[in-house]
Amino acid sequence: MTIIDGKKTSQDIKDEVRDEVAKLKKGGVEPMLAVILVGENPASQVYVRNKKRACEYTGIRSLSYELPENTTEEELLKLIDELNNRSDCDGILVQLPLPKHIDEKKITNAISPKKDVDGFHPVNVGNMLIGDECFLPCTPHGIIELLHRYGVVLDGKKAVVVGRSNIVGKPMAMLLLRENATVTICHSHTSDLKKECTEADILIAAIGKPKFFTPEYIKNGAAVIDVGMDRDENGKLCGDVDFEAVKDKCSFITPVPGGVGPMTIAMLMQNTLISSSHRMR
Ligand code: BQF
Repeated sequence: MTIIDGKKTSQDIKDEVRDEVAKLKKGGVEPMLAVILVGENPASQVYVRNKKRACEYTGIRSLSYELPENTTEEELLKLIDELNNRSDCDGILVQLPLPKHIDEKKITNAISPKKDVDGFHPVNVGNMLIGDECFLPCTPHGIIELLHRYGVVLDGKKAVVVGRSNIVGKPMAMLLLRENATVTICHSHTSDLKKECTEADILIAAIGKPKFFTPEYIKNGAAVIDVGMDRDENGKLCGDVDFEAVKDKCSFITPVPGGVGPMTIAMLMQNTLISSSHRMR
């Protein structure tokens, strides 16, 4: 059993990005990411802090906007329009979720696909689907990167993705398909979830239920990837997988924290770097 070290791998990727950023700077390009947070959701504040820290580490300039909860949709759209038109801005990140009075879809669609380093714009989603060049969504891309770097074979294997969100489940399934896995997407209406999961060579857990996946869900020797960011009965951060109970059945497993989470941040840095490298062309 190998515990996949997302913290270490994300560090390696951030080091690679940092070296490339340094080269770009010598050529007169200073990569920059705009980070926009609306309101005071404590989890979002942590995520935004992680992103700004990673920018600092990699040498990417971060332009930070911390806007009040009562910011209007119009105000936010105006800011995005300004950033779309700034040639020194390579990426625009709007931290989700947004306050309820703001339409997330409208905001996502307003970001220029060329600066959509989260990969959420329909143009990037469509290009991902057909396998064209695009910004890949950070969490699923980070998972593929982890699987590659740990030598987990995907070609011809059965991958089961549990969860069908636009941010994780759906794009995850698409990227696994691209790796020639045979992909099943399970969700709340799946009739026999246990049966599907126990057939999985690669299991992606993304349902948001603390320690839901117990050994009865796991095939012997499976690679188990935990995307959950949940709280257990004591309020402690945990994943969708009951790590201690499941780990000895797995060939590979990601912990929470220190698994998928740090990779999300590293891939955001990589996307921002790629965006800035397009400035020169
Ligand atoms: C770690 C996120 C749900 C909804 C919106 C490192 C992060 C998390 C964990 C992080 C996440 C989750 C982010 C760890 C960003 C990942 O050490 O285990 C980093 O900052 N994430 C987000 O921006 O929005 C979310 C999860």
